[in-house]
Amino acid sequence: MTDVPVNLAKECIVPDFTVGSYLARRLEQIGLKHYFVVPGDYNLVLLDQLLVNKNVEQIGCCNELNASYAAEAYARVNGCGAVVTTFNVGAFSALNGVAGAYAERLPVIFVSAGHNTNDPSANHIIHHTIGTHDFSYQYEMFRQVTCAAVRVLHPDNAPSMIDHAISTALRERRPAYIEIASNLSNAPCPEPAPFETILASEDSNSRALASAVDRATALIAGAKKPLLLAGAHLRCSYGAIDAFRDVAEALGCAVAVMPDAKGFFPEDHPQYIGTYWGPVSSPGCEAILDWADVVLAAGPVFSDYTTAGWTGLPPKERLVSAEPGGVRFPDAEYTNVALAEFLAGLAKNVQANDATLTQYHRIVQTATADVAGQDFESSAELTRAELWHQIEQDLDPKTTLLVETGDSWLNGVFTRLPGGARFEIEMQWGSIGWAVPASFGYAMGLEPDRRLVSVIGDGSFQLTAQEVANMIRHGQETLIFLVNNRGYVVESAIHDGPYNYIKNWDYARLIDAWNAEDGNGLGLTATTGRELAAAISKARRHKGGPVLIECQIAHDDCSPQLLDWGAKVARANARPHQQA
Ligand code: TPU
Repeated sequence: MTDVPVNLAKECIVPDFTVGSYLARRLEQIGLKHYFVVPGDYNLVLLDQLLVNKNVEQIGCCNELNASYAAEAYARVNGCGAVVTTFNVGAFSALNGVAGAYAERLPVIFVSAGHNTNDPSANHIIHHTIGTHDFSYQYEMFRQVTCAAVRVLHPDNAPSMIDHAISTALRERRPAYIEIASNLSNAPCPEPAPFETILASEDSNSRALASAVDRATALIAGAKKPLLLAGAHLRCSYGAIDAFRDVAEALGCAVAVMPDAKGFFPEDHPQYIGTYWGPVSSPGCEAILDWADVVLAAGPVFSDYTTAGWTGLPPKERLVSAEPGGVRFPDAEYTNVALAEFLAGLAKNVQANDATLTQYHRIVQTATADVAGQDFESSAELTRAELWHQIEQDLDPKTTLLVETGDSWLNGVFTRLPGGARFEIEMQWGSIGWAVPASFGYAMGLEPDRRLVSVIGDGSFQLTAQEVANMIRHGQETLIFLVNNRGYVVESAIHDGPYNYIKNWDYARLIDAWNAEDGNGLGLTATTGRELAAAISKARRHKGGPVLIECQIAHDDCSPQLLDWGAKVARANARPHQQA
């Protein structure tokens, strides 16, 4: 049948790849330069196999929760991220961060080692598990917080399963789960097919797209006062952020952003009017939105938080909601319409109408005097207003401002970003402890000419503080403003009680402990405006490691918006039970 010598034929079919190196190649192909790991005996061979690929770097984290937050934030800056843990004890810690990536619509490839394939038939009880003969509960749990979940229990299934998980995650902008049995990572595996073959597009149904664009165009043409609202799910459709801007410029109307979409429309743009957040909106923003007769919201997420306890919801009869999978009109809904394509179509069709922008300028007094921060030389006690004034002054077009859950959300949302600056917030999941490891992961994916400034409350910091050590290890030059207001102020605003007051730490001096013998982090403390200004200037000059500035302010010195928002969220939480 063939003249090929038996030896050569055999050589030709021996694959160069293993299950683990196949996965590594796919991670490289989806654009990862780093992935986050914690080792454990079930995944050590897998980690070795991943290391074979020198184009993606393995980054150790202090624990799996931190690794999952790091991967989530890496996905924010890089488009996707990945995290590798051991079975059960590692994976369960990562569950919070993976669920967060689901809520925040970020593609994170979560990889867990699994048991040895022979264990179920041997009826073994194995370590790191709950000690039963059920080997599938981890997979069942992660199925709830991922868009695709696969268990590689035979090497032949690895390519199709890995490809399915990865392509689904990229398409849906959500995490995927890949479990690889502990004895299969080094099993031979075919070479990955060209990467393009696994990428599914998010194209619209062309008739649905055309009809939705026509309907929206007609609705806007018939409106006297249209307004645009940017939402967080603009992130979910490649090209949607740019297409949204094109619609805005074609229409010339006022453009507001939701709090969780801050940064998706440039704040130095002449059409930008601020944040729409119901009664805690930027000045004039709520009034203009209420005045508008059509609100085109692109990728909005209306939750109790983003609507300030359901008090800031645009009325349905005036709302066109363009979402990642379709467009909802007051009287019709079109599915199978990709958000970016819809916006691009609309940008070509809409007629200019600047009524809402003109009216906004009439009602808002620009150039209001800033009440805070007049005095960088102040030796008076540091206040929240002074702190945020100085943070705002420190931002430049190359900065990303990342804010943790807490009053930092409220202050951050109302901080003016220079053009080019970015903003990161985790408002849907809102898990305290996110910001330290997220800053670590984000900085790992950051372009070298950009910088990261993170603002983190003392309460949140205490959950995951140790990941600062890895910022030091990798010489990241992140600037952390640690807001020490002695407790959980956001919780106090919603509902106060003794549980909102925590043990104080000497935050600045922690940096010395983490520096140990070779680190170059810098810890500083500011108790006055003058000390803060000096610390920021010192931080700007510091190289080769992060700077943490502990900013001490009074516990009850919170943003005015927090008081209002907190009261409204509390009221929403406390609605009495309705009998059916
Ligand atoms: O500025 P401030 O004091 O509001 O921020 P800090 O100090 O970071 O306090 C945050 C307090 C807080 C809690 C306790 N915010 N949300 N929570 C509830 C909560 C508990 N556990 C997790 C993992 N996430 C949460 N959001």
